[in-house]
Amino acid sequence: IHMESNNKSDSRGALIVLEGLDRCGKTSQCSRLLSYLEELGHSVESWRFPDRSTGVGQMISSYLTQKSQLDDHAIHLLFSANRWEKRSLMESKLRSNTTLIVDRYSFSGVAFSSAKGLDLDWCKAPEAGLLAPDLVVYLDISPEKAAERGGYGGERYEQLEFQKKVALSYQMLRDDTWKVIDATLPVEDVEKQLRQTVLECIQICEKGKPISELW
Ligand code: DGP
Ligand code: NA
Ligand code: NA
Repeated sequence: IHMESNNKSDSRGALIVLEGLDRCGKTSQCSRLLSYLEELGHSVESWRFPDRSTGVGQMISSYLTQKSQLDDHAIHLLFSANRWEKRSLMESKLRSNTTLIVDRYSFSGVAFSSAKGLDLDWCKAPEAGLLAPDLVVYLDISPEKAAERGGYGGERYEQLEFQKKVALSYQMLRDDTWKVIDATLPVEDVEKQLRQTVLECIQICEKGKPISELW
């Protein structure tokens, strides 16, 4: 019997995205997850957006560190372009069975720009056609708690009043497919929940779940 969905060549890596406010613990959870999956023998890479290493990324970095000023729409499109310039590499990694753990993606793009008052649909438009994540994990923390953690690095968006608006934007974007984890739990508990949901997602992708696009 020919079973298309069990065909080994359909197997692919999973696109896993972590989202949340600044200081929610995303970055350290991404690196813990990477080590865990590597130890299990998975082919896996850790990515982040913005990717500050490209030309576009350097413009973004200079904006975030307040070295340059840009119109809100212009910086929005640069963040989006920074994801577009990685799209084909992302797709080839997934097709060659590499799982990608991505620290921020299009949801950050929409949440941060709409928090400035830009129209939600306008914010979503340039993200259309990027690869859709197989799993979005939201590390949930209140803006007040996140601010208490300290270590706001002084970048442009790292201010309590703005983070409150970002939190509201994320609430609007969130749907039932997102896995929401309480980011105020001990690190090990967050990690445990994350591992379980990610392993389930990887299994589904290994069975040949088709790649799809936003939105
Ligand atoms: P990070 O490197 O994860 O700390 O991100 C840098 C800052 O940029 C952080 O405050 C979140 C914000 N950010 C990330 N992606 C986007 C995006 O696509 N659009 C906007 N406007 N902000 C973003
Ligand atoms: Na940050
Ligand atoms: Na970004």
